[in-house]
Amino acid sequence: MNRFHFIYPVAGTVVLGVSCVACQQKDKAKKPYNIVYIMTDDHTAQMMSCYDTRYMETPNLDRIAADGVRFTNSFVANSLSGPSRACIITGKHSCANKFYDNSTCVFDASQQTFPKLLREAGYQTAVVGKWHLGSLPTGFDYWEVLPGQGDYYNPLMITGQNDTVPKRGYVTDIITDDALGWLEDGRDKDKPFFLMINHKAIHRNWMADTTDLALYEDRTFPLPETFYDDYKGRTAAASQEMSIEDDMDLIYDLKMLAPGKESGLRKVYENILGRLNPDERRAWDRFYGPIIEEFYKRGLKGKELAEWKFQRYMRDYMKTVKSLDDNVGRVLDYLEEKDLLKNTLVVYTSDQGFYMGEHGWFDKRFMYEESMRTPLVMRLPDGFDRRGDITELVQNIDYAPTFLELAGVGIPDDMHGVSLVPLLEGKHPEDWRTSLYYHFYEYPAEHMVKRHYGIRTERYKLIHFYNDIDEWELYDIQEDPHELDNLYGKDGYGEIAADLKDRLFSLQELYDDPVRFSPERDKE
Ligand code: SGN
Ligand code: CA
Repeated sequence: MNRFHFIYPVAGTVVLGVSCVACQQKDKAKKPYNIVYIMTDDHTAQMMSCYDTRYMETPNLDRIAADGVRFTNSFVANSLSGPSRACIITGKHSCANKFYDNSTCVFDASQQTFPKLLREAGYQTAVVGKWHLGSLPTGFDYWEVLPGQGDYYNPLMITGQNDTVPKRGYVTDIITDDALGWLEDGRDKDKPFFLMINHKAIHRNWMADTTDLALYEDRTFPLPETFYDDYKGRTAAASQEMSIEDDMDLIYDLKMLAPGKESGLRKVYENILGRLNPDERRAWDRFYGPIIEEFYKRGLKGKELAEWKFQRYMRDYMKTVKSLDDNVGRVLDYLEEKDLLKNTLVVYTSDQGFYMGEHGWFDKRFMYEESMRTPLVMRLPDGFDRRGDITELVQNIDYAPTFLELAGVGIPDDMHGVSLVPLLEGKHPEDWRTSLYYHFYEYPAEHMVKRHYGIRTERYKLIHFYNDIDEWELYDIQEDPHELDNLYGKDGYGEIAADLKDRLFSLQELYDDPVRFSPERDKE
């Protein structure tokens, strides 16, 4: 049997498909489409009302989905900021773009990226906000980026002239102002544009705008079903350091700073608090002061403390999302006011998903659903009538070919991703991919999630944790959506595991991943 029978499509097919679709689109549009790509950091679909109504309202993000499409099976290739961003701009898995992890890699900025290709094709290109690739942006007419993770308050930004300049205010507002400033005054209005708005929010330690501090305080959230997971049968899940109960810092993450109280990240928190101006600091202390007093008075322990931490985490996270949602609204309003919406694709996504207490965790990294998934909604330009849900398996390596096709630019053969344009046109290609490849490398490192790779199909997930461990996990996502029951090695699952291994190995060969398993040695 052909090893690649399940993989859609081989690169050549994509390129052939592209040109004719691009021609059709050119006929529909007066000039090539603009693209506004908005990406947050660590914003998970559970905290977006168009995906999940349990927690918070995100009316502006929902506007994007309501006027377009919501991808219900959207995933990343490596659930960590820098690697995810490298996959996005190259359209390639980490093994090909060589940006494996945040801690040891610097992105080779001389390699092919889609912004460079768009720019060569006559697009005006810009990026503002979080970049996080070690090297500076290339392929952009305009850029202004945060150094590293950046700060929530009064952040520094590196400009295209390579100056580091101090900004005043709250980072989500600043990034939006900067993006709108470029749209209004910075670009050549005779050319189509690609604008990447990369927010720092909703990254740890979830510092809200002072104007949003009072929100959600009257709400108590139900604990996720898996909050007290015992990790039985899952060695790698048991050894992480991302537990709300054990690893979430009371002072840095939950802001419980008080005289005489120590924590591992107290100094880091004091430093970032030092960035607030006197008015911001007063508002901060006025809000957190009574909560801190009450917290230390209660002397919570054990489960009570874990659940208190969860509630505070949820509230701080939501407040940070609120500002993001408001600012996305500003961008949509601007595009509408300037009559740009009809010719512009607006994309909203995140660099990965996140745990909101599922399995007892915060953070990401694992190939499990909450962090391998990422929200993806798109508002479509005129001529694209597709609305509602797109259920096909898509991955962040697909954005590059999608934008290139939309711009009428050929998709290079060496990109791993597949253009989503046929899906946006309402097609359901029969030979669409039926599996996704994933590889996470950052270990040993913060949060101590072991290295692993795996395959996800519509129904199953097979994961191999390797390096200082050699453990396989198999889940039937349909029957066990929380991935609690590791079926690997269990009676009745031998054939399924063997088939998935065969398919996983084929993907490792297809993407030429040098870190792969040996099918002979690892026979089920
Ligand atoms: C920081 C955070 C981690 C987080 C990484 C990666 N620690 O190091 O909790 O996992 O970023 O996040 S902190 O003490 O600095 O907040 S990523 O989204 O940028 O990949
Ligand atoms: Ca992130």
